[in-house]
Amino acid sequence: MESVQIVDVESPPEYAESPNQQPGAIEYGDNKSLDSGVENNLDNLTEATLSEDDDYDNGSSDKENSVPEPENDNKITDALRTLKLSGHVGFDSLPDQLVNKSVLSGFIFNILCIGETGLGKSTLMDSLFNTSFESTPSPHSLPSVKLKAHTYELQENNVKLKLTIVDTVGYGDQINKEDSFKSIVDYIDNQFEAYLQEELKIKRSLSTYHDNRIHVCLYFICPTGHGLKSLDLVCMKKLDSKVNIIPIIAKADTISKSELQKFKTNIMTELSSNGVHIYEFPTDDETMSDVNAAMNQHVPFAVVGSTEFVKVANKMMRSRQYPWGTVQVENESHCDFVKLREMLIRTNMEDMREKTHCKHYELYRKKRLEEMGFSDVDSENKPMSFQQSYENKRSSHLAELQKKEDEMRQMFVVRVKEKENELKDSEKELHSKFDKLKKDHADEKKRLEDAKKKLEDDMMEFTKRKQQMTAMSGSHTLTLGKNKKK
Ligand SMILES: Nc1nc2c(ncn2[C@@H]2O[C@H](COP(=O)(O)OP(=O)(O)OP(=O)(O)O)[C@@H](O)[C@H]2O)c(=O)[nH]1
Ligand SMILES: [Mg+2]
Repeated sequence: MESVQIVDVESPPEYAESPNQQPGAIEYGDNKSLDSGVENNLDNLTEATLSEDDDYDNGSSDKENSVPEPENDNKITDALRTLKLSGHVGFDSLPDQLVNKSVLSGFIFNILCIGETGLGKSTLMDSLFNTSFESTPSPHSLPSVKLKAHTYELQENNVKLKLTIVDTVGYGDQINKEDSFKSIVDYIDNQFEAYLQEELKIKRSLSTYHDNRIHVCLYFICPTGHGLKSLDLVCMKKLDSKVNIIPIIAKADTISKSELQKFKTNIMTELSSNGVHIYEFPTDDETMSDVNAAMNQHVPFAVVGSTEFVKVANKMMRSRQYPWGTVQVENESHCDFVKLREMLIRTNMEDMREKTHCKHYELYRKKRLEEMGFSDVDSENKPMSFQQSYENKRSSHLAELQKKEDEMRQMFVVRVKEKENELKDSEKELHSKFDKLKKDHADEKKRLEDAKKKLEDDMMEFTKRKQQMTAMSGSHTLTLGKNKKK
């Protein structure tokens, strides 16, 4: 790496286009400049395409060259004609155009490091990119796993790379490790979701969008020498359909050579018996198939990282010094660091980017769109366009709404009837109460009137008696007076 420029960006910014980039400006390689004969050649090509009688491909049969007669005007034939150009046209510069365009816009690569606290994640990242990302050690006391992303801008020659390193802070530190993988799964899904939302926008800007989808997950295995922990298996199983996993044995200098081979075999057996699919370096490209196939046999890579340099044969080498000797990080007989760097950065970076987009993101996108109710086929398994799918979804949604509305209306009518009956009952009750009160009142009134009449009668009787008494006492007094005079 010649020059490394690091810009630490805590939260990834919008990915700006290169200031030098001009729309449509394409640099052609020296040997691929457009020559003056292009116009003539284009004319030739047009003629060649139009004229059916000429034999343009001597090596191909008549059947290949002949254009089948269309059965009717609406039917498009699948037949392809292979034509030979009679001169240089220029489209052989397409690969160069592609390279130039990619170099101008820069590359993005996102690494997720999963591993227990203090397992050497940050040291390995420094060693891999031969720089210092200046990370801080994590505490062991976090109640849950947190993911922290840091974005750096690196430049090597004229190639710019936006590298995001995502760290799992506090992984494996909790007593209950059941949910340790959950925040990691959520993080990966959130990046897919953000990309999907950008893709679904009417006015989308994918060319300038800062893609945060994880391209590779380096899973740091504890160098126990035995096998995988259950947390390792559970986490990798949850992630294997979402991200390219490369398992690595951390701090491999702590295991002896013979133990290491057995440890690697144990790990691979455990992974396959639990159905965990890890990333395999592609063997379909002939130029790389041998190397990649050989490297697949070395997984999980046993790596050593270091930030210290020791002078070995007049050269400063990344090493770890011990009382009994020195472990050189880049020495292939000491560890697999060089193999990992070769596979991860120099050979298969683009394949991982592509697999992330074409395999893992595609799976997520399919699942999400199906959840939203979209499908490529109808109920009879016949192909269906996006618009048809949307219209079907819309009509089923409207039908569902209508059904809900009807149900609510019916429920409303039933409730109104219930309330009406309730009101009628309480009205009846009130009426009967009123009647009873009225009757009670009438009875009371009658009773009082009777009492009053009786009282009046008694009063009359009393008055009459009183008068009688008064009259009687008057005549008695008169009789007494007459007797005195005598
Ligand atoms: N023996 C040995 N020690 C290592 C190796 N890599 C890192 N270390 C040491 O392990 C300790 C932790 O290293 P870090 O790189 O900070 O580990 P980490 O996983 O980033 O730690 P956290 O971010 O705190 O979780 C440091 O003292 C490193 O020097 C290695 O390959 N072998
Ligand atoms: Mg760290």
